[in-house]
Amino acid sequence: MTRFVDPALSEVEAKLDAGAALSIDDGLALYRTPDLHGLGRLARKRKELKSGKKVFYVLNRYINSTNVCYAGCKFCSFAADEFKERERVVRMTADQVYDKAFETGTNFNQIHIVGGHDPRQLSLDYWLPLMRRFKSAAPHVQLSLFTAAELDYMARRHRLSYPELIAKLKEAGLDNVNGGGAEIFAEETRAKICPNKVTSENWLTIHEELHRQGIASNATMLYGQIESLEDRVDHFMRLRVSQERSPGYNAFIPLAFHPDGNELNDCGWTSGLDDVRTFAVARLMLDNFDHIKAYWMIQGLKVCQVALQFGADDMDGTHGSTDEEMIYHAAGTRSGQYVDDREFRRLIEGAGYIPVRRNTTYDEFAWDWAPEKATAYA
Ligand code: V47
Repeated sequence: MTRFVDPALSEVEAKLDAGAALSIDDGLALYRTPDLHGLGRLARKRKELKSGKKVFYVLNRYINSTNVCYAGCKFCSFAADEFKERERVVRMTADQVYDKAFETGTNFNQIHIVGGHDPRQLSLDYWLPLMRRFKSAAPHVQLSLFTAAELDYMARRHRLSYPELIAKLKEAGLDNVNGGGAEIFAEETRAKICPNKVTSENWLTIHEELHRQGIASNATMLYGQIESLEDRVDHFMRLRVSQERSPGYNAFIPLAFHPDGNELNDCGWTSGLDDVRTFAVARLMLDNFDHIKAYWMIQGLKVCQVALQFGADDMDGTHGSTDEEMIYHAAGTRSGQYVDDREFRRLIEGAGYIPVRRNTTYDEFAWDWAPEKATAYA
């Protein structure tokens, strides 16, 4: 047993040691504890029970293939109106996406692509051939594509059930679905920030069906906007139950709200303390998730390094040196576009951990691994 200033932390530790699920009240007590260092120690201990001294990163490419979007989410600065904001529209052809992915070579293990609800691009005619092309050119590259919001849009547009849509995407090589679109599940808050997006229930149904068909996924939570602490804890509870019902989530990623250029601008930026607290509470509430990701693009490299002492065990991907992430850059991030993997290793070692290169599904690779045959342009 660890010694804590706040008895609530000892109670949580006893429950976790006994394999008991934490309650809403436990989650609120963790968020409100005055013993931030104790919270960090507890989260770190639970992290080390899962992944020991390892902290993961991936060499990847990141592409936003279209910013045309009809969802109208209040927190979004990325979406462009294809008629009123023509100069801002980015709508890549399938060839452009393919070329962009390989323009700096083939030594990466993941392509991460998300985009808007774009009627011209979000269709199976566009994606299935492109996915097959990726898989035959570079079988070592895992496809981490879409969010459940995009899958819901595609299912409705093609009049397919979720299982039917997912079976087609699986057959074309989908390895993982990104965790976005979850926002905040609490319906009253969700109705205010993203009324036209996939419902919370359908978000969970889609991820559970992905898992049943053998496709991995991630989960996120958008925090620091108008949600309450109760909403955050409710979000964790729904994810934990979903993982029990249909296991397959690899990582949870807390997404700190970015206020520039969107309708929720008054909410301002999250604080570093709220960020690290959220990593720690996530680690403890989501005891059945293997990984908590501190994504440098979102909280920034320095906070993400500190997050490694608060239960996080993953820093996500390098992105490519020519990538142009738009969701967070439109909303004010100052994180830059690319991190050299040497920088990841330095930060992880500096935090007292062992850097481990991975792919999307957490197979491990030597830091200097390279694909034997680069076939993308052969
Ligand atoms: O769902 C949009 C978020 C998400 C803002 O799976 C914003 O590894 C903060 O899917 N401030 C999409 N967040 C991104 C996504 C993602 C991100 C990181 C890791 C993974 C993963 C997936 O971006 C959206 C929304 O929650 N977002 N605007 C904003 N202003």
